[in-house]
Amino acid sequence: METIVTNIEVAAILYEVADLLEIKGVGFKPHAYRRAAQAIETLPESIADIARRGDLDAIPGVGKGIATKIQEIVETGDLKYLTDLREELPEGVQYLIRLPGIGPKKAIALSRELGVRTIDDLEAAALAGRIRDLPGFGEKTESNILESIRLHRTAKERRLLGQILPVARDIEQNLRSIPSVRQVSLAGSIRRMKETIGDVDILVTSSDPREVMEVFVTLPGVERVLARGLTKTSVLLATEIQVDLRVVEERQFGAALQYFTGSKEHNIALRKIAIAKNWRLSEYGLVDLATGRTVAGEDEASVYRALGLAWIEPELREDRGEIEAARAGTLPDLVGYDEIRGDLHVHTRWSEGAHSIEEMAQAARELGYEYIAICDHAETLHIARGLSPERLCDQMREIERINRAAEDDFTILTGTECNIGMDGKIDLPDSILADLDVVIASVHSGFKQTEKEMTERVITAMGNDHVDIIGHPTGRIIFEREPYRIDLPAVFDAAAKLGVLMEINAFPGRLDLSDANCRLAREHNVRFSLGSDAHRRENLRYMEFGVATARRGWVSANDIANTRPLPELRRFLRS
Ligand code: DGT
Ligand code: CA
Ligand code: CA
Ligand code: ZN
Repeated sequence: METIVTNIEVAAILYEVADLLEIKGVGFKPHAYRRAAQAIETLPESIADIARRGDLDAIPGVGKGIATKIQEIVETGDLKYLTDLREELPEGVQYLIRLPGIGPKKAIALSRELGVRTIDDLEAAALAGRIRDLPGFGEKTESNILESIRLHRTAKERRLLGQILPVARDIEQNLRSIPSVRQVSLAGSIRRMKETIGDVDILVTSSDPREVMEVFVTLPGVERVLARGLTKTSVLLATEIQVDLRVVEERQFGAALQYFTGSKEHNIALRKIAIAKNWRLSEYGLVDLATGRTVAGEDEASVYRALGLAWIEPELREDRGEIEAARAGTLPDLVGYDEIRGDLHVHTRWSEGAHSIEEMAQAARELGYEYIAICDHAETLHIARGLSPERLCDQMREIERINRAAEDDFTILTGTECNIGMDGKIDLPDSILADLDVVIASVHSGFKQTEKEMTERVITAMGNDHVDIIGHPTGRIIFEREPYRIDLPAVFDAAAKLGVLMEINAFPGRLDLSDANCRLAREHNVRFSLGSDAHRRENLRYMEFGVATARRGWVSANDIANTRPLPELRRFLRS
């Protein structure tokens, strides 16, 4: 039988090649492999299909050499080049370098000097205090390693919404095409659009559950069947994601969907309301215990209505006040997924992005946007090939030229994602900032400042009246880096007063502000800007996760600058 490798698996192999080449100290090549891996990860089409058509080298970022390697992976599920690389290097280093803060040099030292092969070995060595005495390490590194391991472990158990949602939607689509299937819905945390996902829950109704389960366990990407029955089947995908599929009765679909969407806390609160009426709420329906009659269950809204509540958007179902609001009729009017008119945080090839200004603009048009803001990094961010003031001026002229040549109303806004220095200064001269349409200022270094220093630093930056937006305002990277210490209420108050927007950065690993922080910001009358932080065309689609985060934070379209048409947007930005 032909093995079917998914895009994520192919990308994982290429990432490992890149890591191992980097450990070996090979120049340039790791970058090429990583670019190819990124491209494949975000491809909307199956890499196996593309390989079969012989179209691999048409993928941007994939050259002839890497195309041959991908061909081999697709045909055999493996790559000899990788196997060879693994043998050349001290055992275990490729696992160690996956930890944030451990680079190739440290990994090799740990493997050679201490015989550390796995993350468990590493943890034991750190706990025993054996790492601090290695040359180039020290007590601080040792405690950082323990912290990295802790974060890495949570990452293994949960995945980013942005990684899982496309996979889940694929499965949903496949189930929908089964003839006996009538209704299909995602449920659980993925329907609530939580930032990380434990497992995927899917509900269907069908006249032939046997057929549904048969198709389900043989879907591409399914590696192992964990439990199989006619009402519930669980599988493990090759990517180690668990998917639970339940087939439920048509007349119970609403109750089941409500129950399996959760959250558990939300459900408990609903059940209490039912109990007070001498009813019982379960996945089978809402039942009046006095008469045994089913009060509701066929559709979800009927369940909420019977309990005296307005239907509650899944993103709000966390028992954080939504039930009281549903009873009082004061649920927020959440921003819709189709209400974003443009992307205010886009990178291009001018700094660390993969595509040109025109390519990003074209992709944005295809999403139905009216505008985008090109916000490449400024010079002091060397790792991202930031733009010097001169290059930025060149870029502004180039954008002007492209806008003039365009035959439609789509507008490319000039912009920057500049750095907030340790003292709150912006790394571009005011004269240039004044000429840009959109100025995002972000913290990209010096994360270890005290809360007081960091708060003053960001508020100082907002004091520069060219700054429109604070980018990814807490600096967190999910599973990798905790937010820096900062007094958010103080920052939000200053932002509301000065009219500076807080970014909701939609990149799947950032989602910064987080849902809870959006909610807090909203209470401080802050207004928001949504940006995908796209580094390549396909990333523009990440906007959806930013909207989800805003919705989970009770944010309305009114609170978001880029739900506005361009002339109105300009009024949200500081002159
Ligand atoms: P996850 O998978 O960890 O990201 O989070 P969920 O919310 O998807 O949780 P999961 O998959 O364990 O269960 C799906 C839904 O089923 C959950 O949101 C609510 C419901 N559920 C599961 N277990 C319980 C339970 O013990 N009590 C109640 N009331 N509901 C539950
Ligand atoms: Ca789940
Ligand atoms: Ca589940
Ligand atoms: Zn940034």
